[in-house]
Amino acid sequence: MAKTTSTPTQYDAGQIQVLKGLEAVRKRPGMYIGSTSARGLHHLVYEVVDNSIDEALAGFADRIEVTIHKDNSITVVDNGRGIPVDIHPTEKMPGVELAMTVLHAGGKFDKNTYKVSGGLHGVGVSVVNALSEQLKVWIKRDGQEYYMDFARGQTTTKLKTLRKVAKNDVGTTIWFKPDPTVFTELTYDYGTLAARLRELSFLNKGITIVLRDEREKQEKEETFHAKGGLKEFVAHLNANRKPLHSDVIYFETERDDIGIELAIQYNSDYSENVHSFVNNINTHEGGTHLTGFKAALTRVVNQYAQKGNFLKKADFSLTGDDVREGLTAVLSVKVREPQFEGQTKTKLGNSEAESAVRSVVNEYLSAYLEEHPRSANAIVEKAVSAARAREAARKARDLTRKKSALDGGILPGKLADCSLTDPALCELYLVEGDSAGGSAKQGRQREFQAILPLRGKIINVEKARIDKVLSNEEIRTIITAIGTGIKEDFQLDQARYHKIIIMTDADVDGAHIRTLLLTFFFRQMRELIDAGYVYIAQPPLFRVAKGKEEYYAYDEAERDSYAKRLGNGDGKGNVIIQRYKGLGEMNAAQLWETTMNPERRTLLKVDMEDAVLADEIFQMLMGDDVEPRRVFIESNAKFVRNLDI
Ligand code: 0RA
Repeated sequence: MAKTTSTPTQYDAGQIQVLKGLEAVRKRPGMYIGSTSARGLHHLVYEVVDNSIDEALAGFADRIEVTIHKDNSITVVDNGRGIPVDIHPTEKMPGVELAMTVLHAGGKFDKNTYKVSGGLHGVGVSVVNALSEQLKVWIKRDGQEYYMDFARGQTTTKLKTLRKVAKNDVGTTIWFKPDPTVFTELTYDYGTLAARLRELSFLNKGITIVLRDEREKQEKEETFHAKGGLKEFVAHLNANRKPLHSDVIYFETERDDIGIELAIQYNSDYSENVHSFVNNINTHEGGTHLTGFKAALTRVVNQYAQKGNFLKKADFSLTGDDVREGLTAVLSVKVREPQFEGQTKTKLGNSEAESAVRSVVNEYLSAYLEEHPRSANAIVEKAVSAARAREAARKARDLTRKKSALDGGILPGKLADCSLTDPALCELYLVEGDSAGGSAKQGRQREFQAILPLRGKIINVEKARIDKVLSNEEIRTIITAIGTGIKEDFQLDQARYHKIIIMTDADVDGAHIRTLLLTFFFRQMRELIDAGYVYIAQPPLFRVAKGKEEYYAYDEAERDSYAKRLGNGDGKGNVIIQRYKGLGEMNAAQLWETTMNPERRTLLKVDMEDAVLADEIFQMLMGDDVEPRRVFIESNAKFVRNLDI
């Protein structure tokens, strides 16, 4: 990081450090933006937008416009104060140049602003600059418009004045084109950007965010604005569900210097749909703020149930899982110095957040329940019926056998386990059908590959309560084989495999089974996904052969190019093209070679970066409402093979 003093001789040293800093970014981009694939590409936009959000949170901007241009370059415009252009007293360059060329320079010219935003990596806009083939910035402030440009992080045009503008015409415009020598993916996905910008508008009420796409013949534009903040977020999440009470429970307050905003609405589903954020970052792994919220919710609902004699003479109380059945909630806190922990650095560690959220939720929620008896009754009755179902399931289990397979111990008979015992080396294939399961068992490397054939129907966890889910044979087998337990009992370090690979046919039934399994993991073993343990196998779609020569193709384009290579184009050879409808059509050796051999196979890692979107998709694909599902499937039919959730 560049750190210089004001003595002139050190100025050059500072310059060298600047170059070194950005060189480091270009050398190891993944360290700064997570990856150089599609995810990293989208992070560039978030990083720039975050700066504008900060300006809005400081009270100086209320409108942000993002445009995807035809060439997949991006413009972000805001109506804030404009990045400072005056010469920095110690760094000896205009503020804007400092911000664009020095790593983590943000705080250097604006120490007093309360910065809560800042992308997951909080790296600053200089990283975007370093990873852009070109970046241009226009600044309007003090009645002037200024301009600068850069290439791969280096200044190419020094700060210049373009024209006079009205004194009240202020703001920052940043245009950048991601560097094609850095990124493996260069095409922006409208839906991905729209989902995050919509989320940001919910999380920062009152800000207007526009997303425009100039790539299509018909320009696309959407405006995101949520006057009600998280209240609207929860209403949006529940749009296709059946709420148990009409109003969204909502409050926004501050305690111990922590901004706390919460919205809650119960619905008739059995699943729990809770999202938490810290400084606009989705805390997938939860943390202290979420712990505080859950503790308070459990306590307050129990208290109300006790007082209202809802539990009658029952010898049990409501557990956390009970009071969160059918709960949709979004918790957003703003913390000055967040400590992020966990596998993916998305778990809040600050202990003061736990007590602050707990006490605030205790107060607000108990007051709300007192004042809204009808809503309160609906909520408590839901939790009580969840508790009864859970108790009934437990008693039934205890009666039927002393030690249930779910408690660990006996491994299912259908599982062909591997011989190695180090989970980090072991893989579990969940295979659709007995015949493919048989081939997989024959073809596998038994040292580290375990096979579990799935035969019966997998229950739709979106439509069934936990007791029903756990009575499903296939689900029990999967839970036992994996070894972690589920929900509140989940223990990642008990995982018997670090790769759990879903292998289904490349047809509609296969896609259905895969979605059922992913829904199950998402709802019951979310941490398994967060840890990056869940994968989807990619069996080939075609075999292209001529005589002894044969190739496997994973899409149509690949098929055609192999066919051409084998001489299909000149009408000479007898090229055979076989389309695989199911895994069962491959013999053991072929299955190993194409789909299971770690040296040749491609696995899709299931990625939950956008848990909110994933929730929407699962709800849509698996929920009761037919119409949204029909619309989704029709508009996404061509992408379904790559449904990369
Ligand atoms: C620090 C100080 C000031 C503005 C900004 C940062 C700023 C940065 C960005 C990045 C994108 N849009 C932005 N808008 C503002 C203002 C200091 C002052 O005017 O006193």
